[in-house]
Amino acid sequence: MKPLHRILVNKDTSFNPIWIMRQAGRYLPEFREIRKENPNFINLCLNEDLSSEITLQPLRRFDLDAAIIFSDILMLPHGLGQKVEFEKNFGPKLREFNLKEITKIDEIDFVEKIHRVYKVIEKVSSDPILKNKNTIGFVGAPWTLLVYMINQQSPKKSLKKGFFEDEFLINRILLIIEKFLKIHIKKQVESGANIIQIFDSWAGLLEEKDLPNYVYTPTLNLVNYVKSLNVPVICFPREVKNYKEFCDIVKPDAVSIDYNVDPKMILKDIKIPIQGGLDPKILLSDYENLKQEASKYLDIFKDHPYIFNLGHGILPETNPEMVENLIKIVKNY
Ligand code: 1CP
Repeated sequence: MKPLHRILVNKDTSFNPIWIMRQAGRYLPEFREIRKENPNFINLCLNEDLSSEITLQPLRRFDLDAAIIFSDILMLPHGLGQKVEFEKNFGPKLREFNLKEITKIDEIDFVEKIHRVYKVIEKVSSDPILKNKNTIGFVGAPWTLLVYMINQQSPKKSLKKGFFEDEFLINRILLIIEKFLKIHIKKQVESGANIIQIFDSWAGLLEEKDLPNYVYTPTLNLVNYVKSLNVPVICFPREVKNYKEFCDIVKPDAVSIDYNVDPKMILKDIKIPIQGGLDPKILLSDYENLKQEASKYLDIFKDHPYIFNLGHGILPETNPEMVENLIKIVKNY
């Protein structure tokens, strides 16, 4: 059985597999080299040779237990015909949302636009380097995608004024997103993804009263869909106000926790396998501190099915040597 499946399916507590959110990316010089020559990020994601290579880059360097496909959650709006661009030092920029145009898109149009993502998964998952490792496919949660599609950029500072004004429209868009996310998930699984992670990076923007409509219900629908394909599903509802309630309602196979979550508290509250938690900034400190902080998570979760990971994506300024150190600490624990 593949390492993450031992945790997610068998609830094994005898070891801790490790992978790292954003492990394929900007902290690796070999990624930056490819990126420099490919200024259009979406085109890079749709280049099957380069994207497969980028997906495997961290596995060539480190003893990681899984590969995550090099792609982006914003391939969904791209597939729906909403233009997405990535601007240096700014992040994603999306064209204005147009309901009339989007309702014209069908499954065939959508798959045609992004089918190369599935080719990357086919290529990567059949590579011998992944023989005893997992291949993680992923999507953005409906709420987080809605945020980008309406806000047209990162909501880092705040949501657009009047974001919630037209509730009817918002709920219609959520249903469209859900429909195409299911297609995107199905195609990833058919191409070789054997785990799906759902990133809800902006779950923390919502007040508790809005969680059922925007987070719990649409995510539950997706989680049930992934389970129907017989593939384990991990949810990362970053900074959600109530992780316990999220897990009780949505019931993913594992929950990934952010670095503000108190691991001891969550251990008391949550029975399903847990992933992640370590603050990515710890990788910017020194070896001793890293060892102490990583061991804290390993100690707390020693009798609980636990996948080692960070509490959010690895920072671009991270020294790859510290990643090497972290993996050794986890493997030798
Ligand atoms: O290991 C990997 O890098 C896997 C591929 C991957 C994944 C899983 C990328 C490549 N992006 C993602 C997920 C993703 N994309 C999320 C969810 C996880 C998270 O919260 O970080 C989000 C919110 C995005 C949207 C996105 N794409 C952002 C965030 C902007 C914001 O609002 O803060 C950014 C900067 C991107 C671009 C991007 N995606 C991936 C990479 C390596 C990059 C950087 C591209 C570059 O500038 O070179």
